Amino acid sequence: MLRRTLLNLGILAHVDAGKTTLTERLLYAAGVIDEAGSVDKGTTQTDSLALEQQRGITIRSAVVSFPIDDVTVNLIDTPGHPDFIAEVERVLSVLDGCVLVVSAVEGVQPQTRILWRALQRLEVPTLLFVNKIDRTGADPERVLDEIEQRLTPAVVPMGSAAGLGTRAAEFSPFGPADEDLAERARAGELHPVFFGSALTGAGVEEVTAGIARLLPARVGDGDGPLSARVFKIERGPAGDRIACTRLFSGTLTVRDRFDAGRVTTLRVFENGDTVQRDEAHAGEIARLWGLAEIQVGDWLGERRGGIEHHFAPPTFESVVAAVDPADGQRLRVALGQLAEQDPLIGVRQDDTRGEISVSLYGEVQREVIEATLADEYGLAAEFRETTTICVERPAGSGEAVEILNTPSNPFHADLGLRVEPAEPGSGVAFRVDDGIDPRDAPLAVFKTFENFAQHMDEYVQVAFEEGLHGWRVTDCVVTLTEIAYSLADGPPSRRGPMPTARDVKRLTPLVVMRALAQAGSAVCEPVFRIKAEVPTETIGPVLGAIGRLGAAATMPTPRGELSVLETDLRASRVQELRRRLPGLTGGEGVLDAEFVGYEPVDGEPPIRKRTTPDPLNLDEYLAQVGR
Ligand SMILES: Nc1nc2c(ncn2[C@@H]2O[C@H](COP(=O)(O)OP(=O)(O)OP(=O)(O)O)[C@@H](O)[C@H]2O)c(=O)[nH]1
Ligand SMILES: [Mg+2]
Repeated sequence: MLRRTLLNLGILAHVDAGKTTLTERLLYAAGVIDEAGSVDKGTTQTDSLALEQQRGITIRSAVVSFPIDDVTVNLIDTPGHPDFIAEVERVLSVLDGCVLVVSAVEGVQPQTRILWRALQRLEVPTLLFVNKIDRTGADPERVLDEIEQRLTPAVVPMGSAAGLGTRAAEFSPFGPADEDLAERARAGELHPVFFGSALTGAGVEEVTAGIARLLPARVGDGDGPLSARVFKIERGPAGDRIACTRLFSGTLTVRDRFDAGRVTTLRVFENGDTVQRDEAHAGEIARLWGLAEIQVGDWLGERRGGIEHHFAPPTFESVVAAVDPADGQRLRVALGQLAEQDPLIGVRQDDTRGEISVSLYGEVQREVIEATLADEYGLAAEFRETTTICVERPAGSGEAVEILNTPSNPFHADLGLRVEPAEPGSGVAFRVDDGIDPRDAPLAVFKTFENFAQHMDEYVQVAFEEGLHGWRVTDCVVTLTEIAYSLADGPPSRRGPMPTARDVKRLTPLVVMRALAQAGSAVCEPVFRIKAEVPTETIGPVLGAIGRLGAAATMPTPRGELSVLETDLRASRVQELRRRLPGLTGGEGVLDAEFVGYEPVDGEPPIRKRTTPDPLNLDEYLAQVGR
């Protein structure tokens, strides 16, 4: 069978840089559509949701496909607004290459840097498109400078722009790229930079050619073992789940069976559309029907790589209630479905108080959830009391061991775990102590020691969703220090029933939480780097307000009539400043907040009510999880 050359391409940028407009232009240039649609009129291919069209912003990532010569490009248009960063997160792992769009007027923006860092970490070969050269204020030379200063010096301008700031603005290529450059670009070592306008089409032909030649399109290997990843879940008109899946190797066939269900229909992206097929091959993106239990981020077949978090977590949560109390149950179901499509939206149920809370990246996401509940589910919901989501870090080291056949351990295994603090931002890492003999693990249940360790890792992560004060525990290393189990015919001291996976799963929270209790934990709140762009004559009052919030700002960089103040502020204070800024600046102030990390709270640590049984309260825990 003839295998096509494929390229899975991401379009990433700060909000409003022109990703969706560029996507339209690329589709138009490829002959897939007869006319380039407009974001402002709500007529683009990828902003297809009613909410996207009303607001003129992208909310969900969307896949479209088009040919460039013999290469099939599957393009994924992503949202740029930081509230929808979770959409970008899942897309990153399925890309072969990327076009990072930077506005020729606004230049490198906070989200541009955040995305760039993630692309570099994942080693995604990336071209840059400096867009909007037709707009007043376009300054491609300055922007190129910013790219070199703030992103990477490894850039190669592919031409020059003229007629700046007018509809006639044009891009003139320097000439065809030599093969050495092309090879280094495909390897992600060099980053070619194009200039143009997605609105007028300037530079689009050149960037199209660049996509095919300077990014690593490949013929997939359909023969290897299946490895595919679900990066997006859509809902069909009948509420059916459609899983957008990228195949890394092997072949996926209709009627294939997985834990999540059986594939009933398979469609593959091809030349501007999807076509129904019996098979999808490595390199392709398929839409799969029939996988009723599938979740975003799931792997089909072989798993490649673990759970990754490239961006800051949501930092707020809000209690959501149905305006009509009779809708409570429907609201629960609806929020559950929304969280399925976007697993980084956490939904927490507090059954005793009958409350549901949703974690949030920001105001715009809250509005979108509210509108989605109204439009798609006919539900009027209220968001109350937005609070900051904190985390807990171990205050020191702690260790706990549970021995078999003792009153505090009804589970059929010995388990020892040590908790130690680790670098901020490192998450929860699971290790195995050198002294552990792999044969002491219950391999009859887990098959291999590696599989056992992977499960332990998962059990620890789940247990640490709620720490001593109810917040997620992070930035620590958890080490397995002891494991043993009983055998039906083992030595007398160990005689007893074989453990099941369930035993180990239920024992882990007991041990790891006791280790944490010994270490103690510090509750930490999110901190943001604030950039406030304010009219120069209002610097005084704004600096004063920042001072009263307990922070100091750097001396502003005057940019003519506007000045930029920078400071680090805790989450609660950011909200405060956001509220006060319009009054202080006559409505002219603009605030950019970038999450930079967590810091211990001052004073009494806030407590979040647990939603799962507390392993430190043994009777309650055993009563709820069972023995
Ligand atoms: N003058 C000019 N305007 C542009 C150009 N490209 C996009 N725009 C405008 O910029 C605005 C944002 O464009 P989009 O294509 O929605 O930007 P985006 O990056 O997809 O935005 P999000 O997906 O919401 O992050 C719209 O009003 C576009 O018409 C351009 O090259 N020149
Ligand atoms: Mg868009």
